[in-house]
Amino acid sequence: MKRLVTIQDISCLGKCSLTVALPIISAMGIETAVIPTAVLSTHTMFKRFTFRDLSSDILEIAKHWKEENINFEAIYTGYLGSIEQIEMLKDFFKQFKTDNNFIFIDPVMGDNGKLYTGFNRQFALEMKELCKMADIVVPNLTEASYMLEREYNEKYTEEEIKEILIELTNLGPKYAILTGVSFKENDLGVMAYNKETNKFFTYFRDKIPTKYHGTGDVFSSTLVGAILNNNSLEEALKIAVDYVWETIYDTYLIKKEDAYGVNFESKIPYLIDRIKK
Ligand code: PXL
Repeated sequence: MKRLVTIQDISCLGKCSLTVALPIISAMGIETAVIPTAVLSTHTMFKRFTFRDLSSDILEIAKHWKEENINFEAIYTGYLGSIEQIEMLKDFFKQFKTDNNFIFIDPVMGDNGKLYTGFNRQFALEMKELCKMADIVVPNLTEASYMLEREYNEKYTEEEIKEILIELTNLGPKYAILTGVSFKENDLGVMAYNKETNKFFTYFRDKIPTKYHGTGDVFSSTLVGAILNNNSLEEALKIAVDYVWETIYDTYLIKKEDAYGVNFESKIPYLIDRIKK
């Protein structure tokens, strides 16, 4: 069985980060080791959330794993709580990157043109440094804009998206994937770039008129799981976009927007079915 490690926080309630990554990637048949970077009562869209920093455990856990000769087929990072944690992850990557695995970074920092509570410009620039070590980066347009110090615009052309993708791969990664991309009013999806083949790839579904928290984490978890299930990047992107669409639609039938995340659980059979094909 392949083994991945994912490094991000546990938001105890609100269906994002580890409470999404662990069930989804496990359901896809991948052993999912974790390093929790912090424990929060909820994600940061709620008010008065608690935050227990677990930074001091990160390199201790790495040290123990090294002693046990542990290897990972993929290293997947999501929400990180501080610049100090970014520095620790650089160290972690140096210790655990091999010729046979890949680093997958979702630089979770913001959405809709704004950084989430607790982040600033400096954090974004440090995250950009971390992305230089990645094989695959998966920002949304807000996160890419902050890292590349580009103005964020609600409207953009296909040429501008291509430019951003090329700039992201110029940092180091072979693949850059921008999420939340739309070129037509009723479409929403992703655009990806493979710098080795110099090819772009897009995949869209019809836009469901709502917004839920945590869908970026559902997307990244599914994408990395699908890649580890030997799908091409294009096929893995389709699986991830389709699964996110299914989870949003299932949730939309019951409730309008909210911070409690999507019903990814009820669509796990759909995901497993897709993986088997
Ligand atoms: O879904 C991304 C995410 C993860 N973890 C925490 C968050 C967020 C987004 O707001 O606050 C703690």
